Amino acid sequence: MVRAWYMDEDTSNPQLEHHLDPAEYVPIEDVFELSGVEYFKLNLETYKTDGVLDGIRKERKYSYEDEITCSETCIPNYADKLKIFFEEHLHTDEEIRLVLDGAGYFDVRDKGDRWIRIEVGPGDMLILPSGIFHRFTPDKRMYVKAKRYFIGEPVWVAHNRIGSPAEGMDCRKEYLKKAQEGF
Ligand code: KMT
Ligand code: NI
Repeated sequence: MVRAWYMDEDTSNPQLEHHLDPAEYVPIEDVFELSGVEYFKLNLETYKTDGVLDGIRKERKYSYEDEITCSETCIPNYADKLKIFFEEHLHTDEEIRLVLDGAGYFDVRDKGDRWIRIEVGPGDMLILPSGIFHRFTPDKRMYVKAKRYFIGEPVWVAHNRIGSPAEGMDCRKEYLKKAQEGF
């Protein structure tokens, strides 16, 4: 089962679990109303033909697809890239990831601005809404392979919370409005 929990504010060793003391788990069913993040479990043995992924892609008009492997051998200057992934940021579009192999943590800010850590492994698919502050790290094994989806031409630009005008962007304002009204 996918696990999620409220995490501490310690940014050292991101690959550790960073539970509160005592641990405070968040049922995955509650993550959507707390943050707008959607979760799907896919069967990796059948996902290419069983219609579940195709249904999501068609309904949400995902026209672009590629694959990313996060590992020392696949990404030049891996340590630097991991620092970029782990900077708190937002995007003007959804961030859609289906994990195929390995494992990692998507940290997402809930509507009260608390970090929820979502642990993802093979078959876990997350859709982060536009305008949500988040970050990513592989777990301590330092390896994750994932599919990425997008509507139209992908825009991977990350707007960091610190040192950029991210807070004032339209997508952020829209996200906050949805959070207030209820996702
Ligand atoms: C991202 O945007 O943070 C990534 O693509 C990280 C790897 S995908 C699990
Ligand atoms: Ni991102």
